[in-house]
Amino acid sequence: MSKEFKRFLVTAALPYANGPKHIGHLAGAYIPSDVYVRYMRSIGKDVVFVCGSDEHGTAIPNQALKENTTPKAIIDKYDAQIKDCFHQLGMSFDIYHRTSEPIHHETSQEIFLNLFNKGLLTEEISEQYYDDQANVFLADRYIIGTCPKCANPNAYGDQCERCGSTLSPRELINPKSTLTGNAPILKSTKHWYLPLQNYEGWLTDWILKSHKDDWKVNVYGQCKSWIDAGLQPRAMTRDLDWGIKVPLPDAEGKVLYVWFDAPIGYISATRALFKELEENKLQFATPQRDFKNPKSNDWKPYWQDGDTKLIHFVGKDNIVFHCIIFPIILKAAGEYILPENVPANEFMNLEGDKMSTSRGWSIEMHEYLADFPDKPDVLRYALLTNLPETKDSEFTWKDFQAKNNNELVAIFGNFVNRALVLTQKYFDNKIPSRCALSEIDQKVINDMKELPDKIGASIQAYRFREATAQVMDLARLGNKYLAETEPWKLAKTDLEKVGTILNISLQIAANLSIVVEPFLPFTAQKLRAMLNFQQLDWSKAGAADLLNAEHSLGVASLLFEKIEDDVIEKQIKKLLDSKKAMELASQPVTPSKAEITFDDFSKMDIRVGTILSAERVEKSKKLLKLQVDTGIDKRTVMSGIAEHFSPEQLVGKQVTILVNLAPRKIMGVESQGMILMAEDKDGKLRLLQPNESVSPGSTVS
Ligand code: B3M
Ligand code: ZN
Repeated sequence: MSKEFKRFLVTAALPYANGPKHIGHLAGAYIPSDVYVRYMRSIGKDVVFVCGSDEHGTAIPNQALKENTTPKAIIDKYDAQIKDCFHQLGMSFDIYHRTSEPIHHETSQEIFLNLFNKGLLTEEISEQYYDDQANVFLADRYIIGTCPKCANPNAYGDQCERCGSTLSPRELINPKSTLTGNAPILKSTKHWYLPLQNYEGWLTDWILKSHKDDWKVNVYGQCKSWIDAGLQPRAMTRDLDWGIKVPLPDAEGKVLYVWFDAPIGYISATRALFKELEENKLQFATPQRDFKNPKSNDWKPYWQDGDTKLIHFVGKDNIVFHCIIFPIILKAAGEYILPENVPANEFMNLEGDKMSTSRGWSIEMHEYLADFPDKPDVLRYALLTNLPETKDSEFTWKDFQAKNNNELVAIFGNFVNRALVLTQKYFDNKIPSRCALSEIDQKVINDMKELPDKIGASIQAYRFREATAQVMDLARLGNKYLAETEPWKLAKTDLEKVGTILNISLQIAANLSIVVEPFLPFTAQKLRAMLNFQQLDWSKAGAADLLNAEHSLGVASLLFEKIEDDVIEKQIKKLLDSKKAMELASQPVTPSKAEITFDDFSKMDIRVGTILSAERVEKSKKLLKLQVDTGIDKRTVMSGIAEHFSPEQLVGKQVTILVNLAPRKIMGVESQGMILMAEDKDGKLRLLQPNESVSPGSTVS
């Protein structure tokens, strides 16, 4: 028996504002949550949908170091970027908040103090690694050393990426701080812990007994293995100068653990939503519904009334935080409801490899949108049909193209377009009336009637792939109906029959505009404009009389357009290039050579010369024979650059040349000097040229 809830609070994981987010994130938490919420709204439910940027944790100052800027500049930059992408992709949050907002700091400190005052946190002093030179305690990720299990010399303090073992910093052999390269020292520090083990019995009842059947297998399984392994006290504070201050007198330099404050961000976002609604200054783009005289206290029932269904949409790496740690915090704080479900997805891989921004193997949201600004729905569709709902899935550009060309264009778009164009042609763009129905007409009407409920049931069971396929089934139904009845052939003989077929087809199109809205909201809007049909009420879907005879249609245009091979090839190349660039950037530079004196240096006579001619050398792949005007003379230089430059590319170029190198014979030719080159990490050579042209013979010093 499932309970009827009065209202719904839906959360989507708060993305770290430490960098761009990729389409794997969209597939994990965002697109599914948006489909769910749009559907719930369209069946008239009271839903609040919150998200926002997660702006604390070591990831933020870490990125600031990399970009040579401040943590504040980092969060401002990526919060704005992520928010904008979500907006362009149709994410229909009621609010997109930020954990750097004062209201979030207050809410988190309140909840921390609530637990502290009730004696539910334990204080422990422990020894932690400290970087004496940088004057900071080191987060696990900032310590590298040799893995005790597999001897990988670059294991992190929390994990060895070679053998996959979970580690603690103290297990590393020869630990080093990544900040200074020094060996860290141990220093004592006090922290406040949440004794998770005290909640084991309660968690067992709540998850293992009550949610065995309604939580997804992957989610339930992860929770079970955590609980079975035995829970440990977990520190809720950190030594860091970026984050929310621990609100206690003896906590100088300490902030709340990011996984303590981030999920509380859902509560602060809800508070901020109603506060801003009351004050009439909601910042985030779209007011999604009419909240009818909202008051700032209205956030409370969404978090504190047992008639609210709380649902967290997250990716699989966030499961334990949303199913175990945050619920314990809520339970300990009292007064709060617990999540009814956490329909987490697994990961989406990309072209055969794990998606990763830092390895350059990803499709970032902002890059997709820059390349395909008018195709947010195509991405939504390609992701929805391929969601990692029960196991990891894979995105490929070829599949993206196929989904667009063979399904969106060939089925959905084609059906709608044929129905509209024929109505324009034969019925002056007005819905024709229906006459006697044949068996095939009746069947199509019956089949259509069943689909909206099926789609709704799949959505409510968090089976979004299945739901998407069912929406496409409706388009397929229409397409097949037109193919079988062939109204274009009947026009000359039986216009009445044509009218009946088009009437039914347009009813299907109107139904499509309702049921596709949660999935492809931009397409739905466009389709509604073309049908001149604004109603968006799921309870009417399935009916064969959404559009009355004589109703005038809007202007028809194509819903989707074909994506050509060269567009896809370009994307694949871009992916390979960015991976290569990241690999190069992460390779170490050549170590520096032994010191020399100034005299050593000044023995070299380096000049700028101009290449007069260049030719290949027979039987050599590498050599070019160059004539160079050195200003002093014109001479021959044999240079091993034939694989990097064609002779034509070089003639007329200025180069730097070492002119007093002792001549030597190469392939029977005397080479008098050496052209200087910059060699990149991948061995690619580039000329060293003055930034403006100078006269040959100019000295270099
Ligand atoms: N920022 C981690 C992530 O984006 C984290 C989620 C917080 S949800 C409260 O995967
Ligand atoms: Zn290892």
